[in-house]
Amino acid sequence: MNIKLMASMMCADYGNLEREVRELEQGGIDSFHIDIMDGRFVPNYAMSLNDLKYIASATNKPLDVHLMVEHPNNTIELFIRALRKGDTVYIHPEAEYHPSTTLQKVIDANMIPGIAINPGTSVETVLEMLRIVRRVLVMTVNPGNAGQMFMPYVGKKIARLLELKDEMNFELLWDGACGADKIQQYAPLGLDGFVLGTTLLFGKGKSYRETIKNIRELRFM
Ligand code: S6P
Ligand code: MG
Repeated sequence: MNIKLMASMMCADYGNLEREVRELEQGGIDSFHIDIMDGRFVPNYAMSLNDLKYIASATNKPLDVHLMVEHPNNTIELFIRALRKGDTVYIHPEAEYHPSTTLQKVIDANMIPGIAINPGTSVETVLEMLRIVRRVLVMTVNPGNAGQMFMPYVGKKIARLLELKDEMNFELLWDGACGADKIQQYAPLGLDGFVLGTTLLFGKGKSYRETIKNIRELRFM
């Protein structure tokens, strides 16, 4: 099964970021997930523009930028300038008055437009945007922190998004508390990729290569 595995770089060791990027790349990660926060849309500051620029300079793999900022329309050009064609930018629709304007800037820059859907946000409120985006990041934890618990009620929304994804032509990706059990359960149902953080990839006392190999060899239910 060809699933995308994305490393949540806010969970990486910042004392050794160059080595982290190299070992993840050599271990077979598909892309680097960059969580940008502003301390307003979410009550945290994780990564910022300079972290993104460094990682962009250290790898040729795609970047997957998750903007958890208020009014991304005001600063989206900064991120677009730091990215390459084919990289993905997710915004949170709740964070902007006219999210489709912001998404259009991503499309015009030949990048992949995405939205992130919070646990408490219903599919119905973002339905029209599903026609514009190519990727949907379904949040299975509240945004802002790594290391949280999976929210089981999101399962119903995932089922709804799986029904819509072919008709509306988007990929569905999982963000938050992703364990091997979730990949085993949801990859066969049609999830296209998973963001890997502290639950499965980082701080486990195993090499990234070994963990990623184990995931690729999972038997699906
Ligand atoms: C949360 C962020 C996520 C986390 C990821 C961490 O605001 O968007 O990308 O970094 O969920 O994974 P884990 O396994 O620690 O929950
Ligand atoms: Mg994220």
